[in-house]
Amino acid sequence: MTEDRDQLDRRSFMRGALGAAVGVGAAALASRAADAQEDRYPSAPSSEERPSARRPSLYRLEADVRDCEVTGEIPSDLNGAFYRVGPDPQYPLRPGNIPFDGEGHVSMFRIKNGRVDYKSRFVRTERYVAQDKARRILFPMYRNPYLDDPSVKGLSRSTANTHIINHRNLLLALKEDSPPAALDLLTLETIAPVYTFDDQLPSKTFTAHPKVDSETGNIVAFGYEATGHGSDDVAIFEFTPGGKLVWSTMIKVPYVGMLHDFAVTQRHIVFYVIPMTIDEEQMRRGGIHWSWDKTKPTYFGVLRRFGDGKDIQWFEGPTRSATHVMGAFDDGNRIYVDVEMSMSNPFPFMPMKGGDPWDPVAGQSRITRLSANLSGRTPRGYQIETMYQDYIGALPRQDDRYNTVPYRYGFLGCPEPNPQGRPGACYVRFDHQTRKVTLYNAGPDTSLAECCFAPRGPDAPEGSGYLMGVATRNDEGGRADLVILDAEHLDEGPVAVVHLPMRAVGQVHGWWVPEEKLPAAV
Ligand code: V55
Ligand code: FE
Repeated sequence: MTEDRDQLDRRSFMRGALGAAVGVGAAALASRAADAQEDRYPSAPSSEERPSARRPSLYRLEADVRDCEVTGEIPSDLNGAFYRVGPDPQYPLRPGNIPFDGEGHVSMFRIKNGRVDYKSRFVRTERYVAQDKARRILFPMYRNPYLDDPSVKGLSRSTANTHIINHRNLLLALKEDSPPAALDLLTLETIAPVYTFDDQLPSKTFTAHPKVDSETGNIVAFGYEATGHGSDDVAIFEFTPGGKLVWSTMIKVPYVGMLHDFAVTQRHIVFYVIPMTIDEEQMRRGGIHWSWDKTKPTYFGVLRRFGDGKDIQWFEGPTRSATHVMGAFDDGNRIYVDVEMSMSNPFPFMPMKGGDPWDPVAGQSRITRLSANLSGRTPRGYQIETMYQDYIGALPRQDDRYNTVPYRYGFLGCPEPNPQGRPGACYVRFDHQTRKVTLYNAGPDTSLAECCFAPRGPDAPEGSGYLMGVATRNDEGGRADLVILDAEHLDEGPVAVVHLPMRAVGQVHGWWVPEEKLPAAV
């Protein structure tokens, strides 16, 4: 063991970051899927032959832990709830299916007056309830309706497994192929498995990445394949904090691809169309919804907010992938959108059209600034700038109070080996103004889920508050800790670590809801 590594061990021990954890993003999901695959299918060395080696491939534990053990001190100005959601298959995934098809399992760290209670519940989607009743899979393949059991015709296909936000007194669990599911913010009970905003939702689908307007608090969202499976219609719409629909329009995309996220400024909406394209032929053969088509260009599309969508301009660019937006802004003539960009398919489990092998290097993503000139008379290309060449990671975040206005700070999880080539996954803060980078290294044998920022208070300056995320201790059977860092001093290590006694359910995205937005506890 090198001295470095020894030191890291000691430091993380002293910080109370005892033990180890999971990975960040797609790569982590993929390796877990691969592990699970090996355990599940008799073609691989079978688990029956080595029963002691068997690790459960499903999680499914709905948990309640009151007054979690804490090392360090929960800051007195950190009160609210940290919600997470991720796929947790009810039954083993069918061969050929992908980890994105597990049922949504929501967890919550309820933090108040120095105490932390943990709770997790499956979302009782229509799909979950039907499968639970039948005690078997009825929706066997990711976003492929052709294989559904005849008994589920007309039910929502939503797994509600991707992201989670608060709206009015509800927690909305999101999957981009369906309307949200609405949960109780405190009990996590499912209130409405298909929530259509009192019949105002102008789309059959709802993105997993709505934005909260920095001035009005409106929820700005969209739905793709908005008028039905495979349609090239994208609905864009906006609800007030009270739930009133105040704007909606419909546009068409150049081709139907995974439109996972978008960008919103005070004046514009931006879409980025990537060649993760709908593949009907593959679905008819029993496969998933998407394949990566390297022959297709990307399109950066900009339209005016509150308009009729007819002004949309599409800027064509090279084949690339970008699934998540860190932040966006415009300065009159130019619009800028910061994304996690890779040269090719970032998801190892998404099929490559034409049969190329998946390329792990081309699948790595970096924070990249896309921009386009809006004053040109004919749209030409858009510009691509890699902002932090040395940092590879997925699932970028910002201070979410800055969703629709210019922002300075971005956050990212970087899996091991971290940017300094050392052991240990990291959380990184980027200062876009100085391009200075600070980081927290979680140490060896730990993986980090996506991070989430919580402001010190409603009026705190941008980036002043806490960065938190779940650390999986791989050398403790995957036991989980919630790591809480001062977002302005990541390099000082956690101010508090919340210890769970077990593995936590997996996470794609998480969301912070401050105390003042939560209902008073009964
Ligand atoms: C993502 C996750 C999904 C999905 C599509 O990163 C895209 C993104 C967990 O499900 O269905
Ligand atoms: Fe996402």
